[in-house]
Amino acid sequence: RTYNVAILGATGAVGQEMIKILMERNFPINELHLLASKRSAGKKMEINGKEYSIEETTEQSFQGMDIVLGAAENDIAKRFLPKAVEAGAVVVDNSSAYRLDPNVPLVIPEVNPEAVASHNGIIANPNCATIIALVALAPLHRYAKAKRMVVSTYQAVSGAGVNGIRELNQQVGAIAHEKEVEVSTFQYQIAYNLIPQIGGFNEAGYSSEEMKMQNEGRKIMDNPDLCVNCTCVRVPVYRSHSESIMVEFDKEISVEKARALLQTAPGVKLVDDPEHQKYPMPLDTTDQDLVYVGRIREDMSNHTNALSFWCCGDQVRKGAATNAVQIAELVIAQMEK
Ligand code: A2P
Ligand code: 11C
Repeated sequence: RTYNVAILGATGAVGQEMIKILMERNFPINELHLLASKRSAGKKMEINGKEYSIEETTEQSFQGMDIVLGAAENDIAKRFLPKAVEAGAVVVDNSSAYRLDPNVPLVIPEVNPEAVASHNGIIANPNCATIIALVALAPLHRYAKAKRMVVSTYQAVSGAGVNGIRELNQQVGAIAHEKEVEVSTFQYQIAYNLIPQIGGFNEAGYSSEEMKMQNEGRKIMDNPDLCVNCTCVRVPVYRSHSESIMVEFDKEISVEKARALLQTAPGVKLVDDPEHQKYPMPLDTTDQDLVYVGRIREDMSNHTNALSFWCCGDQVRKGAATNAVQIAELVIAQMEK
């Protein structure tokens, strides 16, 4: 059986990657519709030798669709995705609009694939930094429950979409040629800088991006008591987020045990050989789907049941597009049962 698939936000960083991944994984597509704003309507795109036209998204765009992949901002998701559900499609949405809705499963296929079965038309794709952390943490958490995490993220500009990539490009070029730096997507110049703000701040001083790790992590791992203290930082890297993570578990887990668990964990590549200077780096994880984990060590500030590690993953692929397509694969497997 083949399926009619639409991508909402097909011209964006995540939407473009979704197209690539659908093709790479030979998703069984009948019709493919590339939806974006009016600005892009009529633009042409070639996929596997076939020409496609970008379509303006309207409430009628979803008629006859089986699967809709959402790769647009929250307001666009909220405006259009309920229409897709009404039209009978199953939606996999990458925005944060529905993630914490109790009627919407929030899924990382390596962690909680079973949650897909309970959907009511929409399944949410978690935030990219959450996906990368949890692909690495879940195999450890299955052995010893994670109680508390202290996380610092180093997030690539592509997390902010095509405009983020454009802005770093412009600034690096401008600085090299002693021209004016343009700042619009990020709060400050990102080239040769770090910006400790992703999203807006709440009353306690945490950014929206920082709160996602705890809120989404609790739901995905079905671990409502999980406590997370997170600092999210934008770094001048194009692709792949990196994260420094300290986790306290409810029982002892040795470095050797953690390495053994991660060695065979789905979606993970263990790169942990400090003696030979082998550890994950964002350039190495770019343009593929594995989350690399390394620098695993006992927390020397608190020797009881706590480990520190470092992980990197391509957030446009595994952190967004690949994860969404994997969910869609679970959806069609369920449809075919
Ligand atoms: P467009 O390229 O026409 O603006 P990114 O996060 O990489 O910036 O991508 C955002 C995506 O959301 C793009 O595909 C963008 O299309 C799409 N988008 C923005 N506004 C709308 C809208 N009003 N209706 C449908 N899609 C939209
Ligand atoms: C970033 N993670 O790197 C963000 C972008 O909740 O999906 C994605 C926001 C989200 O800027």
